[in-house]
Amino acid sequence: MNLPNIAAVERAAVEAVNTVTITDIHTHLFPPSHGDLLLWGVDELLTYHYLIAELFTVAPKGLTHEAFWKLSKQEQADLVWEHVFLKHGPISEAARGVLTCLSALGLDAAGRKLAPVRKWFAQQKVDAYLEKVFQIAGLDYAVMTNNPFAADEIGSLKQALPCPDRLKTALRIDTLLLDWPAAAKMMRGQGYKTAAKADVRSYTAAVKFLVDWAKKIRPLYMAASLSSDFAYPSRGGSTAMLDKVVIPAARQTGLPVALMIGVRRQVNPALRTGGDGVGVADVAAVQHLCQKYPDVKFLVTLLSRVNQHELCVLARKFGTNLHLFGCWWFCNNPSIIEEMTRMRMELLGTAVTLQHSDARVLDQLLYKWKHSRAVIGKVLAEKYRDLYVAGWRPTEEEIRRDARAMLGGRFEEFIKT
Ligand code: HDL
Ligand code: ZN
Repeated sequence: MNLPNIAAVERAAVEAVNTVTITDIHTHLFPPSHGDLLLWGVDELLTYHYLIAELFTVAPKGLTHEAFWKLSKQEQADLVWEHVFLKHGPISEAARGVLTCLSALGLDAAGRKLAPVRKWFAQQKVDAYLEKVFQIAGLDYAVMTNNPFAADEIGSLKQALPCPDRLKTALRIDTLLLDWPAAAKMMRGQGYKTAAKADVRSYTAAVKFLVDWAKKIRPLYMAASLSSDFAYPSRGGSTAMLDKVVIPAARQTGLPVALMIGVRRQVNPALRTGGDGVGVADVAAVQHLCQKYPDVKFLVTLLSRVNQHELCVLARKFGTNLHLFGCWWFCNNPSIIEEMTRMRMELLGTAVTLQHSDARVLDQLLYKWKHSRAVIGKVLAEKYRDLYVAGWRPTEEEIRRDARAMLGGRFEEFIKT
């Protein structure tokens, strides 16, 4: 439908982003059949590692990490609620997110009482609740992180337990790239001839391990999170693993390789999962991989805000085998999402997947997507306003087409074999 004026174009852009069905291409969710691996409910929301880190920026001096970790989940959540929400304004993105989740569920965030909220969650049945969250968040499906090197996951993964269509798999291979001895031991334990010191036979066995797991869980891609000092090529083990195992497996399976680069691992171990930091990565590592392997598809997101412009320029050079995604982790804040989204639209048009949630707790889909839709809609309206001023007359259908493209459509095209 033609749009009569500039205000209608801007409204159409905001509406398109607010209502488009989104594909969430990276999360840490699990099927309900995987039991406690799937985190959900208000106490899991409040003890998200982002909020535990924030607790220790405002907690009373007497609270030690050791004492905190000895508390029950509910006691930990109570402390976060008291110090991050009640004694200080919950203005951080992660804190505001909890409130957005509660409101999206029709719960009384303003009441500031956890008891009635906990009572409501206790009445939810997880399968129906998962479907409810996906419907409110407006997602078709979310991609999980499935790690065949994780002892607590293998059991469920091997059993091919029920998994709703709302969840798709991704094969997580950090251990293979970063810790060959541990990976080799885990693969030996699953019947693969992988020696502690990698040799040709081990590489062949490791490729078969990835190909076999790909056949078993049908992942959309292989993925690894890499530190900010990741280099390619390098004399380190990750180069050998990429060249001799991951790339051959990608070629055999047709799977893209997702690289999430820029973590400074465990800068404060006392925070456990929340102890990681961020560092500026070497974008040239991505360039060298794209140059050397033009037939392999790379999905890439970098953790440092500093890297984003250089990465956008690189993606212009490798349109066939490099696709950027998400405002990852410490970039998943409105101020940085806005800056990255504007930069990406200006440099890449619609050839990008603007966001993923990285949700670890099911309910987080509600806030991560509501918050991102607001920012992305604002930027898209601005871009379409600029087009109108330049003389272009977009239709409502074209605007909806472009919103979908940047929130799942281009990803699905990119991964298609
Ligand atoms: O490596 C990753 O996939 C990261 O997303 C980490 O899981 C990180 O702890 C996280 O949850 N970020 O949002
Ligand atoms: Zn993640």
